[in-house]
Amino acid sequence: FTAVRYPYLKRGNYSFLSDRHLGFFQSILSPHQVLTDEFNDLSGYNVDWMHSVRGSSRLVLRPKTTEEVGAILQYCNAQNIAVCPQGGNTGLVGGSVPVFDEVIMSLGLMDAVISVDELSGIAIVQAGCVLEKLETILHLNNLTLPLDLGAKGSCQIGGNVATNAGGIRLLRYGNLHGSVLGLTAVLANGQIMDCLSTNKKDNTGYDLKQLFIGSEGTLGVVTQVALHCPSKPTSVQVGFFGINSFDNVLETLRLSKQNLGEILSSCELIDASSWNCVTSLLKLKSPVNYFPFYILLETSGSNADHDAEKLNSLLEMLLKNGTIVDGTIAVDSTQATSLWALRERIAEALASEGYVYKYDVSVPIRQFYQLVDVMRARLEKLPIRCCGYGHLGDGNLHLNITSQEYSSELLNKIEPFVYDWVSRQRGSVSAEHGLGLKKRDYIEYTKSPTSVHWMRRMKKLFDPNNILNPYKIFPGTLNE
Ligand code: FAD
Ligand code: S2G
Ligand code: ZN
Repeated sequence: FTAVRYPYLKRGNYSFLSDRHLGFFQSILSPHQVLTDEFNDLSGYNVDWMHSVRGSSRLVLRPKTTEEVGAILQYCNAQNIAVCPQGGNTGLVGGSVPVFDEVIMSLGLMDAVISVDELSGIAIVQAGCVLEKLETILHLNNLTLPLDLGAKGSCQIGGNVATNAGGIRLLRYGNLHGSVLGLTAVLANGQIMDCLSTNKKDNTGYDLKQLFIGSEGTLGVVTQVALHCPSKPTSVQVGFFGINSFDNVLETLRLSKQNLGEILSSCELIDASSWNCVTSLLKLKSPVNYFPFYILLETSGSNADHDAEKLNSLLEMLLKNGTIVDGTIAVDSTQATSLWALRERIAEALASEGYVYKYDVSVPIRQFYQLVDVMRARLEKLPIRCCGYGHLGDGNLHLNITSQEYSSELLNKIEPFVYDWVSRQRGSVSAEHGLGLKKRDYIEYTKSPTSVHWMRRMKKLFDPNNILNPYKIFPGTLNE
């Protein structure tokens, strides 16, 4: 696929993997940490979650310590070997797999939870820890994660930091630039940058850890994270409302914020087409019948009676004043989970329909759904589906278009039009998934040329040989 969609990409003048290189890696790592295409099936590492980009790496290295990451990068930097850091490989912009034969550095073996302190809420975790595993351990300490996303069964906290993952709780807990107190990162030359602070406040010089949050593996490999985790809510309520118009969607958001206040933790939009996708393709049951729009609301608080009373009176008010037409509130965690599945499994349902053109954009909240209508009118009968869902409370729309298989005619009708449209709204062409390979040509639709110039200068400073995740984030070659 890579060649198909990115014919202009040329392999950089990196070294090709030799027996000498292999010998070095085998001398510092144990056998199960060195996977070669000669003895192992590396396809799972070379293809992204959406099966839309495929690399041809011949080697996967699986370090277990920060020091091993340092030794590997020091060698690769000296030998001009390109490296693609990989976490759970759930990224959606082609950032987590090689473009050509870059060596894959998989953080999966570095999955320890080093410490959890209930009083301070601080957890120190190795980068390769899967989010769901971390959540389970935090819950045992009356804490919870400050982020949650549909990929939590596979994605790793290091990958979440590298992509500054947003997810369904950002409305309540903010993003990782606030929740990450510190991290350890290994630079391209193998130098270990210890920013593993656990201070909530530290104004001593530049806050360098922030550079690695959202850097998509291009400035350094994150090996440890110090995360500030909120107290585990003792009462979680989930409501699911059927709504007739987008104006009433916005009114529902406004009244929910006003009446639920601090306990509101999620406000997700699902349109009729994405609802139809999960109910028809995955056979999921919906307690509310067909409507143009649905809102999934979640509250997270500390007093079940108080919280339930708040949510129930909101539901009554919304029904009474006609803002919503139908609605239900989960009676137990099983029903709450099945309501969440209607939202969190949309991606999976779309992937089962065919080829997916995914646009994760930030737009002004009043225009949240306009782009879907505009694209539907523009594409007419070309796609199977054009749907919109996402993090309404964050102004983050997931516009998804599907076709039987990849079609350049359809792609050319969508891009760059969709990016122009978002750019004219001064939105972001990538709200939470990052730019990776697939969106690298569109960074200047959101960032000024001066900003991109200084980002390139930073990349050159941190990774002068451009061995870390080359071909990602920026268009063209680095020296442009
Ligand atoms: P990978 O996919 O392995 O890598 C992602 C990027 O980070 C790559 O550029 C890689 O090189 C780099 N990287 C990985 N680990 C490290 C490390 N330790 N150090 C340095 N660089 C590293 N994303 C959201 O933001 N919000 C959502 O709601 C959301 N929902 C999703 C739902 C589904 C079903 C799926 C499949 C994906 C979803 N995603 C979402 C996208 C994806 O899960 C996130 O981007 C996630 O943070 C990626 O984590 P990962 O461990 O899989 O990283
Ligand atoms: C989500 C990821 C999947 C998609 O579900 O919130 O971030 O469909 C997305 O884009
Ligand atoms: Zn999302």
